[in-house]
Amino acid sequence: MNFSPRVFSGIQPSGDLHLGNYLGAIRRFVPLQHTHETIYCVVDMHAITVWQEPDALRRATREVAAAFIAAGIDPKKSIIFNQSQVVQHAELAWIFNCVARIGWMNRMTQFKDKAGKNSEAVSLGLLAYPSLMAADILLYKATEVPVGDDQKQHLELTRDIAAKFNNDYAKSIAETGAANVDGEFFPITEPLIAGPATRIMSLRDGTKKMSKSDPSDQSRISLLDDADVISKKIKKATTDPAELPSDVEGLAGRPEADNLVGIYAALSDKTKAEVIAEYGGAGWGKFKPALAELAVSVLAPMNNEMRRLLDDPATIDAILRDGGERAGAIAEATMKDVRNIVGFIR
Ligand code: AQP
Repeated sequence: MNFSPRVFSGIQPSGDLHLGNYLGAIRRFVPLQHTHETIYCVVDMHAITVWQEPDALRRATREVAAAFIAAGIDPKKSIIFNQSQVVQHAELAWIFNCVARIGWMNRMTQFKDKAGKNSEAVSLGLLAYPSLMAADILLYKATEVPVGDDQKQHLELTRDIAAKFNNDYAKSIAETGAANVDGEFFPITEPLIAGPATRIMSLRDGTKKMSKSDPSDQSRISLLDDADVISKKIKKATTDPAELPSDVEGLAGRPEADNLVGIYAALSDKTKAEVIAEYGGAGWGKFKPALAELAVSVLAPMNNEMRRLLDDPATIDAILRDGGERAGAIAEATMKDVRNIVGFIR
């Protein structure tokens, strides 16, 4: 392997960003910019796999960009852009549609969850979503992708697509001289899924993922919620009646308690064991106010900064455009080789 370390990750502008997106993804993007080349994308082309009102899509795209910056991602250090500005994403996704197999797509649990019983009526894009995601990552030959646990299966598919492309086109890759020392053109990307908050659960039901598309606003903490709303949502969160256990093992079989302790741990950069060492035996009357105070102390400054940035959409758009140009240069270099490898004449 001789691919230079590069991180890519994306967030869909498909609704209100929530605490799960922040703890599972955005917060973890920030330190990586000090150790890696980092590319963070607002994946607007993914968002339209389900219907988006055009004005709402524009607003949500700027919101995700504002959240990146407010969380501490420096647009000079990292590349921040929206996917549709770099047309090569769609171009590579088409090639990957021809590399990937329909059976692979049909096995994706996110497709099954989102399509439900209605799989004949959802968009073709929703089925092909993981192929576009593979293109997002491999266009930049990203070696690592920080994501929440729900994206693990899609990352495995990205690895399968990269391996099949490397294998199907091995002869052409060798002839065009674009291979690494192992004869690979695309890296076999590693997912970065770690920490106490890889899957934040709904505040109403500890067995369901916190999600933008949950119809209950009470199920999630939105990154644009103010301090009062954050506090109320945490205090009203569904829990069992028992006090917190005296060790981490005691959280097993208690999804709501496990979730709230995980949120506390992630927000305070501690392990669940450290949180339990402090709060073991405490009742909800003590733990929930402590969690609410912590959540507000972390999220309120970010919320203020997001609002400030959103007051100036022209500046956000300029940052996205600049990021799009920098990303586009890398993407075009990859696509020049890909077109050649596949046999397209230019
Ligand atoms: N509940 C979660 N806990 C931890 N990480 C999460 N992520 C999403 N939900 C949680 C991570 O956030 C990143 C961006 O996700 P996305 O917006 O691209 O897509 P998603 O996973 O489909 O997000 P949502 O919020 O659940 O949206 P809907 O409701 O539209 O499906 C990813 O890294 C994801 O792992």
